[in-house]
Amino acid sequence: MLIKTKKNYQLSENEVTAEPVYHDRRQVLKKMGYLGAGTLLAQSASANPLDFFSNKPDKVFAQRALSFQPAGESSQIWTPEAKVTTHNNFYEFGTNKSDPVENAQGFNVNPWQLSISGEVDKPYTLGYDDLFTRFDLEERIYRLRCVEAWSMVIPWIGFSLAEVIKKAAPNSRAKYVAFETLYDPKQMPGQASRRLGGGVQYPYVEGLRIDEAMNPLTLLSVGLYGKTLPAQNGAPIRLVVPWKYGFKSIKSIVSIKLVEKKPPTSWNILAANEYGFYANVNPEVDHPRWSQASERRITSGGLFARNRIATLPFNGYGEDVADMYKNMDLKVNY
Ligand SMILES: Nc1nc2c(c(=O)[nH]1)N[C@H]1C(S)=C(S)[C@@H](COP(=O)(O)O)O[C@H]1N2
Ligand SMILES: [Mo]
Repeated sequence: MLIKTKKNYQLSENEVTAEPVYHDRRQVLKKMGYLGAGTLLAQSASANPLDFFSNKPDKVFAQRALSFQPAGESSQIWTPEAKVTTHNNFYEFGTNKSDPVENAQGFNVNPWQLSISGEVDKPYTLGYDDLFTRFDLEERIYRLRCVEAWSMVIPWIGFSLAEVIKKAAPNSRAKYVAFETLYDPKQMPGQASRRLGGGVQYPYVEGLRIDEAMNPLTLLSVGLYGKTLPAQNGAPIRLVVPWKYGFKSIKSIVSIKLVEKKPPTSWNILAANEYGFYANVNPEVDHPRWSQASERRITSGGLFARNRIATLPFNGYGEDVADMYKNMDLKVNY
């Protein structure tokens, strides 16, 4: 999708150089390392199966899919791919930052099933290929702020969660959205060992209020840096909620369920006094054990790079999201 109206959450010119635009769906999917059955069929069939689910088959559906040079002068220099994919929180594969990349390499994500169910008129299920072909893909460069006070700038590929939810036709009882990660202790060693899994109850679960879920910023990501998601980043599909602490951005999702009551969330179950349901990035509400006023931005710099920056309310996305919380005490609803 070619983004014409420039929004806050879309990158500004000085945030990126050289932006080749891809007009060919198959080209982009190939660049992402995705080559599903549909792509292969497309060589021989006259109709392009990848266009099958799209209303506008020839529209540009991803931009800036190839070149990822940071601008140099910008305060928003992208975190190098090598750091995005080796410094991870994915407790299903261990609690050390380097555990996921080491332990998730054999993670098998195809076939996959993601169900959209609950308080909806039209529940449906997406298979692996559907994740890449049913919705128009676009690139979004977002800041990711972990509750542990480090942050990255990551070029995601994906689509708005709102599109996925609308397709299921939610009913009037749909007040919240509950998400669930795959439960497969054979593949996820952290689910088989309390020590390795950090004491989290599995499957990992997360939740959003319906208005948060429908906000256009809320992304379902299937790729980063122009490729399909590495296992350690939540393949084949994960949530990205850029104005909330990273733990809300649940990985390797198998279930999206529209529900009436506020759903339980993993980190809140583990330590309710430290991790709330809302988890909006907020420099004025400290974690009980550390300050949230600043963060360490992970860049290409070495160990001594000056990369301590001030944390912004709603991670800098307030213009797009603050209204949703205008009647709430954010110190109580942390
Ligand atoms: N299923 C699952 N999702 C998860 C986590 C996890 O341990 N399990 N960790 C969360 C946390 S704390 C963060 S900061 C982000 C990290 O995403 P990244 O590794 O892609 O940077 O994933 C979130 N999603
Ligand atoms: Mo995190």
